Amino acid sequence: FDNEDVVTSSGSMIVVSNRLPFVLQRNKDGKLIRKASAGGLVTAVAPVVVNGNGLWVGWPGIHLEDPLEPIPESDPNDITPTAGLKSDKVVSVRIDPKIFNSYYNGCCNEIFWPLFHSMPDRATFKGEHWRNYVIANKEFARCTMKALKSVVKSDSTSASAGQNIPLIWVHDYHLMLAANWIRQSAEEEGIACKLGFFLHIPFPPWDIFRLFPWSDEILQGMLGCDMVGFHITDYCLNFVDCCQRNLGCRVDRKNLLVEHGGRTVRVRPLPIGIPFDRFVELAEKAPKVLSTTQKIILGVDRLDYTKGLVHRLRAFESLLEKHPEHKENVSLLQIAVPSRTDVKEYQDLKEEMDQLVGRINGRFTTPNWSPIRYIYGAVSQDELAAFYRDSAIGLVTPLRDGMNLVAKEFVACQISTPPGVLIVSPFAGAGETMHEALICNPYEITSAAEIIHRALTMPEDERILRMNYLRRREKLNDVNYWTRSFLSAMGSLATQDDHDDIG
Ligand code: ADQ
Repeated sequence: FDNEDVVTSSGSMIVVSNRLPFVLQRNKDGKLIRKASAGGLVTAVAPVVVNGNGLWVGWPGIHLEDPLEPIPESDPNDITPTAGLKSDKVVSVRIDPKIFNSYYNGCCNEIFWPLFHSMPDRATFKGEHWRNYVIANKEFARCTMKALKSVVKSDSTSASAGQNIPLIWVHDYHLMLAANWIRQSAEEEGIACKLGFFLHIPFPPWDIFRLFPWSDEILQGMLGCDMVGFHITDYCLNFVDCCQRNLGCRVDRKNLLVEHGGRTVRVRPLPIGIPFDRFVELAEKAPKVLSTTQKIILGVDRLDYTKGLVHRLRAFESLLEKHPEHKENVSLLQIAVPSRTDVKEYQDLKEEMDQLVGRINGRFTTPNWSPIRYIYGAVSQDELAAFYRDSAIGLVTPLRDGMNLVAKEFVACQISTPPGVLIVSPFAGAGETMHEALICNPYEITSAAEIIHRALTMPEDERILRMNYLRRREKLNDVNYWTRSFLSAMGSLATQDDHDDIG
């Protein structure tokens, strides 16, 4: 299955996300150009938008001074799924740069990111950032209404007019208030629409969530939807719990329902997947890039304090102390892609990592071997697939993570026999769903070292058995399946019969 053939059974789909599925940049002549995004989510969702004549609402990645400057069409050589998204199918949200900075870096990255990852001490609750978050969400809601009206107008001229109810899909913690305003405006204008939301990060327990001074508003914003999706059931239950305890809503925990404002909102676990077949293909084609006889333990992460990188390096150091037989036979390859580099927490983490890598390498390096190879930068998809394929261990040990796609990409690329071993943290959504991985609590440094040792010495037949199960599950539950699950949860997935009718 891919989503080339998927259409919604009702009206067109409007996706609303902080970022558009491509970024705009200026070339050296000052001309705007599109830079395609190759992420799995975009690959799975864009065809559904394009096929159904839908729209995408988001910020274009650049502050445009002239509000009338047109969005360029895609490059003719662009073969990514967003190439089919014509510029009149894109609503580019423009927000004053100062307000945007406070909304995005201040509220989203400095408050919601740590809070929702249950790290409240890292959050700074500034009223100014919250006020700008409100302003930005109102602007996204206004732009979505514009998109909704244009979809309704074009649908009303199509053959199946009358049965078309547009489906609006709002993404992530940047836009937790927008849905309710979209619902209210649509009701005022007499436009029917379905609203769904998906949160890509964890939803925290009530005791953490209620630390946020404006937590009621967040819940009310999300409850503007017909369906709210999270990666795993735990996050759904946390959300339901918060609705009951903050707002006094009547809830049904078993069926994951919340009553609010005379409506019943459905809450659903929808664990995201990856474009599995694409990663297999990349792994089959990618040339060998690791020229080494040593076993490689691989870490791939954005450089983010939630990913547990410091704990991971300490666990690796403990492995070399406790099991010196691995010296000169094993290396840790850590790839850390720079992220949010203008936020102080992230600058501090970079410094701490540089020092720790230096200290551990200084302590153990021999003339023929360095224990840690540390790449601070993004790597290409081909290179990444080769790393995943040729590593003996995938080490995915976040302190907290909504899902974690790296764990899934690693198993997809493990095409050699015998395969390697996946180690995953129980505090990632992936730890809840990838049952055959070795589970490792990143906070317990010495036992984490023992788990790495166990993986390094695991018999071949056990590795094969575990990896086969892991790969089978991820192939079935890939990102296209996730998109269809969302449509199905919204009651908007066309059956094959509907599809044939639509032609
Ligand atoms: P992220 O926090 O960004 O996503 P993750 O799910 O691991 O985390 O996805 C990272 C992506 O970036 C992967 O596809 C990976 O291949 C890529 N990547 C990482 N480091 C890279 C590097 N150095 N070079 C090139 N590519 C690199 C958020 C949530 C997650 C959730 C996803 C999707 O925090 O929990 O799984 O959204 O819902």
